[in-house]
Amino acid sequence: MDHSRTIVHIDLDCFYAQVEELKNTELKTLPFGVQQQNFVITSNYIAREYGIKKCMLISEAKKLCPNLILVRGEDLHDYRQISYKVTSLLQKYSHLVERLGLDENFIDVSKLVSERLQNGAEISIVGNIFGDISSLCDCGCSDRLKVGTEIAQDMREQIKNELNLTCCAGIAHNKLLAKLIGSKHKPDNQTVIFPNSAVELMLSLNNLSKIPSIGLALGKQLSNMNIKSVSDLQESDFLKIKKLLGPEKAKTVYDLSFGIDPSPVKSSGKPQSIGIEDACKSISAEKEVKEKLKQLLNRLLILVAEDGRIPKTVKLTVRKFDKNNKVSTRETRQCNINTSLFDIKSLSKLSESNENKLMTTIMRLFTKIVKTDKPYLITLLGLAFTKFLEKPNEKNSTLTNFLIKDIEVQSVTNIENLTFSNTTPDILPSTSYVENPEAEPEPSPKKCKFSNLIAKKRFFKEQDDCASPSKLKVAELRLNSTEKPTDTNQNICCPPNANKEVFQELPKDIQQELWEEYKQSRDTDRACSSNLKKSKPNSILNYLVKH
Ligand code: TTP
Ligand code: MG
Repeated sequence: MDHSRTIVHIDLDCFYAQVEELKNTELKTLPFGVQQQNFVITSNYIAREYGIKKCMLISEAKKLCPNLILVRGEDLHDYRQISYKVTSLLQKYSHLVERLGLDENFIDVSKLVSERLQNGAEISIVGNIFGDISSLCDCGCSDRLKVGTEIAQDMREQIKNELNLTCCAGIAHNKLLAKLIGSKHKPDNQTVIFPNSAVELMLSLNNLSKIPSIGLALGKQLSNMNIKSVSDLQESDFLKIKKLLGPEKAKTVYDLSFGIDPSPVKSSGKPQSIGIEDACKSISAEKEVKEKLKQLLNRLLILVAEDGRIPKTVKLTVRKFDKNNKVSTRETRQCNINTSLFDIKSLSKLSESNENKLMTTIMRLFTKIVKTDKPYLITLLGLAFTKFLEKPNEKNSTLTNFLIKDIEVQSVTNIENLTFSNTTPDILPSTSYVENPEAEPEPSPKKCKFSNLIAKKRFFKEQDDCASPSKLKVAELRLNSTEKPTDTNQNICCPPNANKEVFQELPKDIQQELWEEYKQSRDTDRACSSNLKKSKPNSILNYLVKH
């Protein structure tokens, strides 16, 4: 059995409640809960003493604790921001940090453990221990996990000192055990489990649904086979499970029941979208909507600056209240934006004209969602950026920067065509979207083959940014073009109105096409200076004009 890894699982205590306490310290000594719709989604530990549980109806919670204070928790902005601060703090201990929801992180600290062991420092166990430790495994995992407890303690202390938050930690040789064991002693505590106690821990779970990877559907499938508890699963006929779930899934599920989990800690990287929402008292005038959205945009830009990537797509969320039917619906629309609106040196601030441009785009999205010539009632507005470009490295090739910028300029023409939307009645859980029939993304305008090619290269670069090793890298693009064109080489020259430096970095076939294009336009119009104006609107020559 492989016990080589050391994994720490960190789960923040009553997370949303702690964030609210940071904003209003008076809450610290009072029983209070965070409310979303009619539910208390979490509460501080004082409230929990009254029997208040997560996802309890407000009415029920109030019966248990009439003095319960409720704080609205629909705006996730602060929770998200603090959540990322925790993750970045943990990333100092290992590059392998995997986020799970907003308040949990797995950290594979194996490397740090072996470094600390090599230093030969004395080892001690910090915190609680699960199970019997009289006969521990002798593969070395015991020492590694002990060091893991020291690291977990360091992490928790740092989170407390720097962010003023308490959390629980679980330490184990795999993710499953680390997550399960961390919740054994709550709040503000930590627990370690050694491999010899894995089965004991699994058997202590009173329900299969306590195993994180076993969701409702799988639980039902197993229950239909009369497998209801962990011991049922351990003792079940593997061949039968295999028949039901297929060999791979069956093995995974079967292994989990014994506490075996080889799944790696996957580095989470940056969020896929950055957004904020604000529930507002009913807004019914366009001017107010614009004002609110402007405020949201300014707050959002601060988050974008912290993130460091350049937004490519903006998404607007609107919750409308239908007075007649007494239902709220949420609808979203998004479209591409021009990345050159942003100043990469100062992402948090747009110039006045660029802010106006972006606001015009956002308001255009708004009028697609809301028919402004009829009365309306808006109860929530949200803005998000959903696609990003990595900030170009200052030392990156000029070609890459140049092309990225210019292709984005072209994509401005796509704004109208690239809107997507989702509508969801607000009473539904936010995951169950009702497709808006009008929401089909319309095809983007056909691009000329040069821009297609370059867009493809850029696309691959983005994929590369997302750590996809199989894709064409920008480095390859540059490698391909190391053979510089010469006048004698196939008689290709850099057109006089193009940027020579950039031209030289292009692949030869594109250079040739460019040159041909230039020659053609030169032949039809002898005046060299007017070549550019006469070239086709989508011509790559447009991209290569010296600025
Ligand atoms: P949890 O970690 O489940 O709960 P918690 O951190 O509040 O409490 P604990 O001390 O037991 O870890 O969830 C993290 C946050 O996610 C929680 O603070 C509020 C939010 N949340 C929801 O939005 N919906 C839900 O259904 C639950 C359970 C939590
Ligand atoms: Mg938590």
